[in-house]
Amino acid sequence: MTADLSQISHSELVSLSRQGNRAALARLISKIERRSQDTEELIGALFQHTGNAQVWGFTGPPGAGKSTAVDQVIRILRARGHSVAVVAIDPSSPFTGGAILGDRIRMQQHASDPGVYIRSLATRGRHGGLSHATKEVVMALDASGFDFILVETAGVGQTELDILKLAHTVCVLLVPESGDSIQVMKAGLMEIADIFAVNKSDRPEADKLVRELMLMIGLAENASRRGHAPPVLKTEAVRSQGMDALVDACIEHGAHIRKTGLLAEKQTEFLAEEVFDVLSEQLRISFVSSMSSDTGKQLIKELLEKKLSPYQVANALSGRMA
Ligand SMILES: Nc1nc2c(ncn2[C@@H]2O[C@H](COP(=O)(O)OP(=O)(O)OP(=O)(O)O)[C@@H](O)[C@H]2O)c(=O)[nH]1
Ligand SMILES: [Mg+2]
Repeated sequence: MTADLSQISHSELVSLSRQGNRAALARLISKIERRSQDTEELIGALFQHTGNAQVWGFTGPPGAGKSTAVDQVIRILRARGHSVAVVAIDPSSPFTGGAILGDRIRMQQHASDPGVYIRSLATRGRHGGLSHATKEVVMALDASGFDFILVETAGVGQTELDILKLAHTVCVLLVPESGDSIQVMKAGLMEIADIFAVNKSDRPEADKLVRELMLMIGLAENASRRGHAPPVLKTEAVRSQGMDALVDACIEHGAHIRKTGLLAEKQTEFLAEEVFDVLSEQLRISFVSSMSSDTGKQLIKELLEKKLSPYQVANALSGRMA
């Protein structure tokens, strides 16, 4: 375990991480986060080991109790003998002020447990969605042998919806005071939720929100669910009420998607998306270098002089980049 990690090959790093070496895993993730030249080789070394973990997403409005719930889910899955990795996305977001510290303190009880690994990622994609790096970090955790990977996303816009491109099971946490259920419709949460948890159910109006959600689910017809209407559960994460039922609902959803073939469809979609992300990243890098070349500068000059249209410039560049 004392190997100098800076000296070893990428495949050795992956292999150490798979043996449970957390320093190797941390290094692997940092490299992926940095988008270094090494990423291609690293993903090449770990890809064959992916595809075994169940990925659960936890999303919902800021302060809904996602981290508290994730903390309980870790405890329950550990008690059932599973290993668990957690990725908290974008905890530095202004919407979640101070959450990094909060999460660290709350989840500290798991720090000495070798079956738990927790990582915060301050990465956000170029268009506000989940970044390419985030998806590859999940791949690295999957390849490292974790049974479950829990992803917490701060409930802000696109990141919230993008969890669908990463998680097999999406759990949306709401709180009674988060406003009426119309907000759920507007935010597109109805389409992404496999399970609703009405957290802070110790507060008044929890039952009202549960009723409204059930009504909306009854009205919404979503063929892609294949007979899986999202259950609405009442939870109180701080006192661990309803949390076993939430874990059971996630496990049941996992079994449902395996049985119906939806899991295979999701895996295909996720991988196609990964290839698209790789292509986009390559194109962007290639574009940036083309722009600084003499030809690139000349094309931009002609664009400014209106001798060429943006499409003509794009065509000229893509011809060169192909
Ligand atoms: N009353 C009550 N408070 C809760 C419950 N669950 C969580 N909280 C509290 O709500 C606050 C926010 O909880 P977090 O778990 O940090 O919420 P979060 O959704 O992760 O927040 P962000 O990551 O900042 O979006 C904390 O003070 C929790 O103790 C609950 O069931 N009932
Ligand atoms: Mg949180």
